[in-house]
Amino acid sequence: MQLALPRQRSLDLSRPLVMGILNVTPDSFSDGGRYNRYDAALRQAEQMLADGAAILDIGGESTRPGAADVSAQDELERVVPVIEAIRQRFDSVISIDTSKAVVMSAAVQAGADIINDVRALLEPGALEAAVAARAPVCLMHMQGAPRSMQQAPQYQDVVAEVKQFLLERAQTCQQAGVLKQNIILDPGFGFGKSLTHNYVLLQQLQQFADSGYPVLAGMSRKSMLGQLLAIPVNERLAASVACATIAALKGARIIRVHDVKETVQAVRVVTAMQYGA
Ligand code: PT1
Repeated sequence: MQLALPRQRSLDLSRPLVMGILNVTPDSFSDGGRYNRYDAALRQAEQMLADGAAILDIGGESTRPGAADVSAQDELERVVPVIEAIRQRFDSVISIDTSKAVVMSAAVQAGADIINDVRALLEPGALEAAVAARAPVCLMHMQGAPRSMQQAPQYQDVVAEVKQFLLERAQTCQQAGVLKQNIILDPGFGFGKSLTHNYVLLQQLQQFADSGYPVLAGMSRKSMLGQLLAIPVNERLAASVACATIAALKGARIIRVHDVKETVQAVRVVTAMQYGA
């Protein structure tokens, strides 16, 4: 399993890798203005790379439950300078967490390698932009939209429905010109799912891995931990690492997390058990 990145690079996914989350949204750093945000993002990028992150996922739109939409211009102003600066300073794989075609194009132009879209390239022009960028894409499942997705999530069979959606989107992307080897699937933990839906998806994650596409899993600090354990977001490290460990055991190849150092240690233990120390 190997992603073909733009600019003649590749990324080996034969073993699980850790993706560090780099939010460049106003709420992620108690806002000290634009330069502060940029400076904090660069420091955080450097730390996550030192801690063993293989990919940095840069996002300028919050998609957590209840979040409002952002304009393309705001998103561009947040992410493009950060991508350029990281590309200039570090030799790392960069992913852009966006659903907007213009942001995808500008981000890849600025040095991003992977397009991570929680709306699975369904927004206008997104599929065309991803094809033109010749970048790998992560297709995620979401029921509803961030603002209201947690109000009443409903499925007959959550695993079958999420899998069917992702495989159909993968087919559509391949027909449009995305390389099969460049498609990553993500069940979308917390995106229009009840607590039970999330844990059923985690239990059955191997089914997604068995599709032959690499799987990305993002559970770090999410409500599926907070609700289960009745703990605030700043106390979810151990539970997040447990989720990452389970995901790696069930075949996920990219684990998207805030706490890179601890997750890299856990994933290395899984890898040593599976492939030898
Ligand atoms: C994800 C993901 C993402 N999650 C991918 N991209 C977020 N590919 C942003 C909660 O329940 O899982 N996969 N980009 C963050 N979104 C959420 C959703 C954050 C739910 C928090 C929750 O607390």
